[in-house]
Amino acid sequence: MTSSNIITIERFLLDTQPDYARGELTGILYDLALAAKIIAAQTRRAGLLDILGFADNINIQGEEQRKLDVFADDVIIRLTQRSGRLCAMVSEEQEDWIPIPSEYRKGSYILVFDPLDGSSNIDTNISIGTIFGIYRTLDESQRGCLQDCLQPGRDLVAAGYILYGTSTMMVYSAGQGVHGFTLDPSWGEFILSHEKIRFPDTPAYFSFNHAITNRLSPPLKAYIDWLRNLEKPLLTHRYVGSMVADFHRNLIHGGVFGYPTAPTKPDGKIRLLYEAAPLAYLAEQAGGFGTDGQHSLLEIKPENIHQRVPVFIGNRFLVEKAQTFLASEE
Ligand code: FBP
Repeated sequence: MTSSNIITIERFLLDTQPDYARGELTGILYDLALAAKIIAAQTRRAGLLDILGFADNINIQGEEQRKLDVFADDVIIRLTQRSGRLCAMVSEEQEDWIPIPSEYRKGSYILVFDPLDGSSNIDTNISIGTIFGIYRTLDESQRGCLQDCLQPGRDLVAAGYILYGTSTMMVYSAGQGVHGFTLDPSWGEFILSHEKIRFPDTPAYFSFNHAITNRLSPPLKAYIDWLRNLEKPLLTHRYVGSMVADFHRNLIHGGVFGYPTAPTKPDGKIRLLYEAAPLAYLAEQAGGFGTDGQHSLLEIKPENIHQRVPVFIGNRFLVEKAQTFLASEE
């Protein structure tokens, strides 16, 4: 055991919640930790269970849903909707925003999430993740509405991800830095393993899908060439194809992840509300930054719940350089 103290995520959440808190936000984060354990138990045994492959259904993104996408989505919705802490949800796998059924008490918060990020890697045992963001309702007297779900990332009160990798980790921020917890499968507990995570000043990686870089605009190609030819620091290229895993590596060792616009993806691929904004929130809490190439990802107010945006996220100076190259396009 590396950490001298054994601090469970429950203990940490209770110890760090502000004095005025009613415990609702703490409760949502704890529910997500439980959902993570349930999903991790499936991912770890995926090859042995009938949980790999497609679910014979096309989701709102036009993508074939995978069985594990549907499982994870179902676990998160069924586990959190009856808590009395939420008034609305948004999931990558659901076409519309999700109201809280009238038989359940409503709460003050909105949960937005990508139940399984990196779906294309599920069947090949490569790290995948869950991404989430939490907002406060715009009107406590109402039972939640679409407008509650279309808030800019700047208004997030907490965000995080779960990484189903060599170990299962939950990394989150509620505005007081970024903290990581590793699941001890033998105890069934998330234990504090990475407190106050910050991007290291000297980055080590850049992460882009090189299959599309030849089709990018000249300023974008110039930016990626700049990254490739940087000497101080000398960067290495790594790309898993699961944004959570690429983001996590770059958070720990420093770097930049990008999914820009491309001829086949004029708005990019990554979804603003439940993928880009939560990770940009974490990036800023860890001393980094996230942009669509022009604006901070946290300043963009979503027009619809499944809106896509170009993404550059990681060490601030590497990300701001993307803005400089793209400004030359104007
Ligand atoms: P999903 O949430 O549908 O998995 O999509 C997002 C994603 O898988 C990211 O995790 C990843 O960075 C990107 O798409 C990979 O896209 P590509 O295969 O085009 O490089």
